[in-house]
Formats: sequence, C-alpha cells, structure tokens
Amino acid sequence: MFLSILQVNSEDLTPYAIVCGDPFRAEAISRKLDNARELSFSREYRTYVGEKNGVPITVVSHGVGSPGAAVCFEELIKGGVKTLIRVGTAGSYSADVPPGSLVVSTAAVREEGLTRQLVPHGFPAVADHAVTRSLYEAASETDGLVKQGITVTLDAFFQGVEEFPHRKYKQAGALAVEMEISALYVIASLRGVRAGAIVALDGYADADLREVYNPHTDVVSGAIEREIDAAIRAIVKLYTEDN
Ligand code: R1X
Repeated sequence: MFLSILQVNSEDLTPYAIVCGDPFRAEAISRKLDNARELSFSREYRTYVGEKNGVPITVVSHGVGSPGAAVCFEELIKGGVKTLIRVGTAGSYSADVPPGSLVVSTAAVREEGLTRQLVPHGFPAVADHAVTRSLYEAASETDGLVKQGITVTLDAFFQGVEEFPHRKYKQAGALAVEMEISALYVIASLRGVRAGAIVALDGYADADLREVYNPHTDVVSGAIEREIDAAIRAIVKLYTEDN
C-alpha cells in the first residue's frame, strides 16, 4: 500500500517506530541505527528505516501540533506500525523537573482540538503500560533526572488574550506541556496499537519560572540524546519480549 502523505510504501515500514517533531531530529535518530536509509521527505514528514541489534525500526518526523502529527500517526498505523514511541521536547511545570530532565508521559490532558473530533469528551489519552515501563527503565539507565507522570497537550504555543491553563494543570499534578502526545495516545487507542512518549524538558512553561525560551543549550541537547538512546533501547527490549 502506498501511503500518499508520508510518500512511502507500507512494505518498507517496520512494526516498531520512533516518531519525533523535527525532521532533522529524525535524521539524528537514524544515524544511531545500523543500515539506515531515508525513504522519503515530504512536507514535515521525513521517514527512515534502520535497525538496532537486528531489530528493524522506522523513524518518522511528524512536525509541530496535533492535527499534522495525527496524519503521520494514522498513516503509519495503516502501514502496519504496531508500536509507536514519541521522543520530543516539552516545557516544565516545576522547578523539581528542570530543563534537561526527562519525563515519560503516562497520560496526556487533551487540551487540543483534534481529538475532540475523534472521541467523546471524557475519553482518556493514556500510554500503553508495557511501552511506558520499557521507556522508563531504559531512560533510568542514562545519567540525569527521569520522572514519569501526566503531561498536557496544547494547540497554542504563543499566548493570545486567553490565559494558558498551565497553573490549574500544574496544581492538579501534571509535570510538563507539549503539543502532540494526546493525539498519539487517542489514535493508538482508536486503532488498537500501542504508544508511549518521552520528552526532554527544554524550558519552563510555568509563568513564575519562565525565562527567555532558549531550547538550544547543551543541557537540552544532552537530554535529547538521552531520550533518543532510551527510546531505541526501549524498542529493542519490547521486541525481545514480544518475539
Ligand atoms: O510538542 C512541542 C512542539 O512540537 C514541543 O516542541 C514543539 C514546539 O516548539
């Protein structure tokens, strides 16, 4: 089957996939795999396949924001992908998880418009347990702080006249905010596949803690390296458990 938006043949995809926002990060992930090759680069969607320890892995960028990312997730699943791990970045809600920390998202608040068009209001956006466990174990083997907990998915990156809902979600126990995880978890539930996500914190979303947003620091780059390594190792562990 030809997947017309990703511009790849489903026969070239693998059951395990890593997804990330940035096409250049997809390339960076592919460089950590053996025998990696680029299948396509169409719009924000850049697709690679490679392997690690003999485990075939697909890597695809999904761009910024839930609607565009959803197109990527849906086509990957149509193409036979059964396990999806998002590696991304997010803003922290708490000084207890400073920039450079990693958060494994156990569930996501659906503060976006996309999933309202897919499932009823009360439907949860929840990660797969086995994927989450594998990701957390792999991330805990790296240096640096790793937490697991609830993340928030928003549509807006820059604030308008409406208040961002950060304070209430922080008070309710959420750890960080980003823009795609709830779409991934809802679509995975709808289509009967499993998904998980890990994010590197690249600044503070909380207004009291926020400084000038600069995600291009060594601390953040180091955290992104760690989450990529963790996601690859998590897939190898899951593959070993599954086969
Ligand atoms: O998920 C968020 C979005 O893709 C995190 O980083 C991007 C915005 O800079």
